[in-house]
Amino acid sequence: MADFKKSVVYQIYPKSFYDSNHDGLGDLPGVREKLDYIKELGVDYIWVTPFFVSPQRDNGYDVEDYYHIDPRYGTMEDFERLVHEADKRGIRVMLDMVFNHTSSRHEWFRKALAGDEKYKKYYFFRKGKAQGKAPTNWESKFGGSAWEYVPEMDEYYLHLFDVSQPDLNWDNEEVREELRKVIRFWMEKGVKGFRFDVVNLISKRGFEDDEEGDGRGFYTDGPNIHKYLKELNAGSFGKDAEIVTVGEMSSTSLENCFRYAGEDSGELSMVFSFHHLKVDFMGNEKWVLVPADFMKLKKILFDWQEKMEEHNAWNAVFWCNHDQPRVVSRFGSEGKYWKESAKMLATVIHGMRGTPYIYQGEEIGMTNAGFHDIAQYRDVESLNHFRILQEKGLTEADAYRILQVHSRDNGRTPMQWNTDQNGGFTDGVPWMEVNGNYKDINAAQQLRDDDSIFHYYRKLICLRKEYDVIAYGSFQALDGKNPSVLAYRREYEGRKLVVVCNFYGKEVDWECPTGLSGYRCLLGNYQDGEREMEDKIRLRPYEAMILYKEG
Ligand code: TEU
Repeated sequence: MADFKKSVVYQIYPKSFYDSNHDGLGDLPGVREKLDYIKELGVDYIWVTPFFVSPQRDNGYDVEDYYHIDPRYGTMEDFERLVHEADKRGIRVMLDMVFNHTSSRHEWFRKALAGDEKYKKYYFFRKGKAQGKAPTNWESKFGGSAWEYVPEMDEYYLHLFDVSQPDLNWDNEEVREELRKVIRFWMEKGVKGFRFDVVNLISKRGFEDDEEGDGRGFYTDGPNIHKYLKELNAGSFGKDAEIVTVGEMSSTSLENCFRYAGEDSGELSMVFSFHHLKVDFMGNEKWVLVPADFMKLKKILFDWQEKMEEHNAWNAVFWCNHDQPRVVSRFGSEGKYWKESAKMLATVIHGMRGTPYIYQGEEIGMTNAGFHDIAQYRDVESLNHFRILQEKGLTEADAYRILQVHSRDNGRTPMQWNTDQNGGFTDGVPWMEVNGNYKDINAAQQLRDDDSIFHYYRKLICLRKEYDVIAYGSFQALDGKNPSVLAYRREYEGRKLVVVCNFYGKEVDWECPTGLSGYRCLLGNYQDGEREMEDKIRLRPYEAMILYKEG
């Protein structure tokens, strides 16, 4: 059995990772060239986001062919070499399976559009409600209606994401078998992990107008979802106990996640949930400026920690991915306490019960893009919403302010390797601009500096390997009502761990409700020697500590 509880995953967005052939786009040989860097960090898995043949409307989350590699990223031989070279370093490869939808250029969809009845049943085609009216009022996650009209057919097809991403009909057994086949194909190539994109949206509840919301109630955690996941498991990855799986669960509930990631439920190893990353939204509305609500953040994190444990289910724990702004800009500070706050945020995640995920660049404290011109943006979601916000009456300046905070492109600027041109990402013209701060924030500098954010992440990963209490311990929230400190306690076979983090740039006194006598500090983000632990401690700005006691 793969011990995913002791593992850490590093997420690679290949397009922005490292360009080996000067075309301005990162690629698979580029990932291979950087394996020693990843090995130095100490992670167990690399999750590589989609590099299959795709028109790239959504950077590869629009798959045209699940069995072939997009030439922009390399060849099958490059992929096999990557798996082999990673394996030599004790790193396993996790692939990203986008099974809720395909690209509209996928052969299945083209056949459907050509009128082939078999393939029409692979998707959701429906008649309009009335002349010129879509079958339901559901909204696409990227803006506008979730239905697209096809005049030649006088029918609409469903796309929860971009119009070029038609939803697959999982109620059709043939579709389910096609997708199991895809997994088996990649298992043969030595793939040892799978991340399933928005996989809790695959079972639709029926097609009616949503009187209350944007439609998500009709397709989120739908009626057959657990059955379909069990079936996928049994018919593909479940045959290999070494394989680790993670489902991306959009707007999900704890109750469903107990089952998705329950130890004995035969579905997935773990889940990504996103409620903690909506604390700077207004409800579900992302395209607004609202200060992050710390109390809410804490409550959500603690609830998921406690309840998932109660039900013997497993979380993926994370702040960042390719859809999220950079965490140091979001919940930390880009200013004087940039380094301290980045390390503090890392501590919160890496001390928790769950498998930590690190997104490329997070380990060096990369910040938001700071783009101020729409020509710098690439993401379809940002481009759409920039227009929609202005249609709603916001000024261009206000629309920019919102994009600068929430755009997914904030997390997608190229990896900052060194002080060379384009941060060493490419010597061609980068597909997206590199963040202007690469001379100050880059991997080369941080590898040399023992006190860097990179080395702090490396130490956190070492601790998880060394101390079973981090991987297997129980979780208990501490001082839940404290308005500036996030603290919790872990316990395993008599060993205790207290993680305490000051979330703000001001000093604060903190008293540990369960006492701290006998504890020693395993790791902290301020450089000072042994510090005597008393029950009451003064935390410096953004200070974080991992305290440990045996017996
Ligand atoms: O993301 C799903 C998803 O729900 C987010 O894109 C989210 O809706 C968005 O950020 C809302 O603001 C997955 C992938 O991670 C993402 O990159 C894809 O674009 C999406 O699915 C479609 O495949």
